[in-house]
Amino acid sequence: MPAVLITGAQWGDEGKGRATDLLGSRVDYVVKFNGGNNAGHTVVIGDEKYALHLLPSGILTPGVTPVISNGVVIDLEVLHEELEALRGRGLDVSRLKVSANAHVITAYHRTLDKVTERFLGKRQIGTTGRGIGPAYADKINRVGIRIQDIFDEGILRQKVEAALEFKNQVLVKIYNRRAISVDEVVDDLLSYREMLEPMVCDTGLLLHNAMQDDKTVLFEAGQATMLDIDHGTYPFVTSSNATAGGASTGSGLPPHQIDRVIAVIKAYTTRVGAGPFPTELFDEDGEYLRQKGFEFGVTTGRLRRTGWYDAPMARYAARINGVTDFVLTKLDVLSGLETIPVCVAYDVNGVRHDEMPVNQSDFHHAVPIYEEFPGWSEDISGARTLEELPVNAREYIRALEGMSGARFSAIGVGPEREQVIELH
Ligand code: 2SA
Ligand code: GDP
Ligand code: MG
Repeated sequence: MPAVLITGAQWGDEGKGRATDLLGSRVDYVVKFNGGNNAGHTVVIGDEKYALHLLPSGILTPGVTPVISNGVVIDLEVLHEELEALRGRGLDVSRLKVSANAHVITAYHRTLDKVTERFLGKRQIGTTGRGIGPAYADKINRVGIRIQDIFDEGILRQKVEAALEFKNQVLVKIYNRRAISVDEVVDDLLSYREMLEPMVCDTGLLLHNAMQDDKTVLFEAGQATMLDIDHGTYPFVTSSNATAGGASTGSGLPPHQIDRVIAVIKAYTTRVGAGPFPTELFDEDGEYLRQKGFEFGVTTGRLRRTGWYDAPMARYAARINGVTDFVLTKLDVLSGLETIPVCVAYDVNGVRHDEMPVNQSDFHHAVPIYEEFPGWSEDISGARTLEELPVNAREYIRALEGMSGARFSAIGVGPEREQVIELH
């Protein structure tokens, strides 16, 4: 099992943190390769619940080296806070490695994220407000600040000056905000130098050497396929590549070295923020899923929108990521429903689409074509084998697997570490 990737098949919050944790003791490195502290992974270990935003879930497993690679945007204040919080709970966080090439999120990125959203009004994306989009925009515009710049004050100052020159004009003249001071930003970034010193390295080389030594590397995506900047429901997406390809550019490990791609998928669908969502529910079933599945954002506490399982979306995720296995989560949340509809195709203006339409307006107008499955009423959280599940739950799993484009290797029946049925 040399290099494995875990991503989400839907719009995030499928339970990736939990799936990573499942493999945790069998891996040597856990790499976060995209996004930043917009992510929210919940991992439950015994009586302890951990909500991680920036740090890879591997930080919770003794012996694992957690890595934040070049594709990530890092808010250093958040990095400091998360590390301190885990240290305070008795965890050893000294193994963390951070790429010298990763970009930083500064105060001006957070400010720009918030004012841009406010300015967009009804057209807003519903971002997490963490400065993710503006930090990636600077990276692509070649005015970003990288972790390595913090170790050269002269270069850092020049780069911050260049980045702020235009931004301050926009902030003052368009958004009516005060200008941001170069000194304040530089001093803030320099204050993290000591913390960073022991962690910063060439993480691409670190991972290359790990592969040479036959170590197991696990890539953990932030967000998910449908939030990917290239393959998601643009512009209602995040600003990075959460799909499998992003792990190569975001880490420096070539694509052919990733041999297992696991997509985590919920037994229903959720979404946070704006954008199209064909199977969305606005009735009591939707509320049932939200309450029973505890569908509230880990980062912002926002309500998650809820809907039925979307099989064309699963097939799309299987194709874009080259999924070898799906981990189906939250099957237990469906217990108690009389019937469970599953979207098998879309109707777009009277034409049946078995695949995700490429045209965004078609996806906005897509009406799900449902197949209904009989539900079950039993509590399934104690099941550890397929045989222990009610026959209707087994039928539901078999039907989903048949239409999703890859095998199911594990089924989540509760949030806790051991509440899982492992199949492969
Ligand atoms: P951003 O902040 O620029 O990445 O926002 C752009 C879109 O991406 C969505 N997004 C997310 N969707 C689900 N979960 C996310 N993380 C948190 C969690 C969410 C939370 O895991 O619970 O706590 O609110 C996440 N991060 C970004 C976002 O909603 C926008 O649609
Ligand atoms: P991530 O962003 O993909 O890591 O997912 P989140 O942590 O944001 O959201 C997933 C939530 O579902 C967390 O609260 C998990 O504890 C919980 N969870 C994961 N798997 C299961 C499951 O099989 N059943 C139930 N009931 N909860 C689960
Ligand atoms: Mg999440």
